[in-house]
Amino acid sequence: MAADGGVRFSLLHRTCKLVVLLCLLHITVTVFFYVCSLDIRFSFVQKQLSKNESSAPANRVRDKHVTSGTQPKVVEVKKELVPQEQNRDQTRPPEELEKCPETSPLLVGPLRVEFNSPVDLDQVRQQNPDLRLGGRFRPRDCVALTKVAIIIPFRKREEHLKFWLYYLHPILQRQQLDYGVYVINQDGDRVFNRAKLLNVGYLEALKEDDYDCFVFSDVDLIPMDDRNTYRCFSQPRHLSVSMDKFGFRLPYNQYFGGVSSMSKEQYLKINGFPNNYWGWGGEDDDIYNRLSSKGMSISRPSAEVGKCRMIRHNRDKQNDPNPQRFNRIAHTRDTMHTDGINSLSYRVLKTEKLDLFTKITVDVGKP
Ligand code: UDH
Ligand code: NGS
Repeated sequence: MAADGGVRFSLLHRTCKLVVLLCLLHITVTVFFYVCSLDIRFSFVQKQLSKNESSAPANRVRDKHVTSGTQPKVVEVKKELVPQEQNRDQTRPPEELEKCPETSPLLVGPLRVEFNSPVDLDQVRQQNPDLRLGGRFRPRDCVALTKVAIIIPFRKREEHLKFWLYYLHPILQRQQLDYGVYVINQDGDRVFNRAKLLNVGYLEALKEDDYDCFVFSDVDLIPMDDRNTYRCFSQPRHLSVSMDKFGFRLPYNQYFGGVSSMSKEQYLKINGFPNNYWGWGGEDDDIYNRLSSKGMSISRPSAEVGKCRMIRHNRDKQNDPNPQRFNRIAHTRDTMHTDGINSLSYRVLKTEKLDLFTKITVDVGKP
């Protein structure tokens, strides 16, 4: 009996020893892998930091307050992984970035647009820290699919321009566009010529960058939905399809006024815009005629997405309805090949690269 008990005790003893050994082995393996993973994490942190240092000096300065103290590196890495924080100073080579998606994930949809209180441009500057001189922008997280020049015909509409800048800059940035804003300012007090100013904008913008898309926008029109992307499509695009002043519908099917976009190719196919519509009206109908004569159709957003507000105003001086406009639009097909970008003449008087836009003052002549 005693011998039997002794055998059982020694068996139990050995089993216990084995369990303890196994536990020790388990702890050793766990500690080993933990140490290894620390090592990997540390080298990852180092890599991220060196990337951060070489690509985003502005980031470092801005984040100084979080990089001091006891856990700076982890905080830095976390910040680096937040997409909005990437490539802040836009020095990271574009080849490292992926193309932006077709539909920007930053869009929010319908927007409240009102013109009750005046806009302070300092505030607009502060709200758009990523803009570069001349009103230029490109997304930091991805390479934009297109480079858009936004052309605004202009004379003495400073208050309208402020609203435009206030509303449009954030929208265009959410749309992940690579864009520049060109305000083409007609010098002097002679009759206004909207279409000729747009032609000037096209040429002047191309002197600055290889834009492939052009958005032509009146200064007093603000989109009410950021899904109305200010870019080009396979057909010329009419963007201001649903204006408040027309009860949020098209005034007529061929209407192409307000805001439109065209690729370089589409624009050149129609020899640009007419230069001889002096005063109000008809130039947009002429552009429509040009497009349809070249077999192009008009692409439009839905009435919901294309909603926009116009800033109410009185008729401008030297922009009375042009009595010749009906006669001119009746002959677009005959005149369009000799009147357009190929016959444009103007004189640039001043080019100002401002914080929020590029202002080009031009002498466009007289009728
Ligand atoms: N524009 C100027 N300054 C002018 C004239 C026109 O900047 O003196 C520009 C501006 O971008 C404007 C665009 O050209 O949005 C088209 O101008 P428009 O004023 O001819 O067209 P709109 O449809 O007004 O804005 C038409 C006259 C409205 C009279 C309303 C009376 N209640
Ligand atoms: C048409 C004009 C267009 C103008 C549109 C809307 O009659 O140039 O009205 O004008 N065409 C002619 O006059 C031939 S609006 O109500 O916005 O002032 O864009």
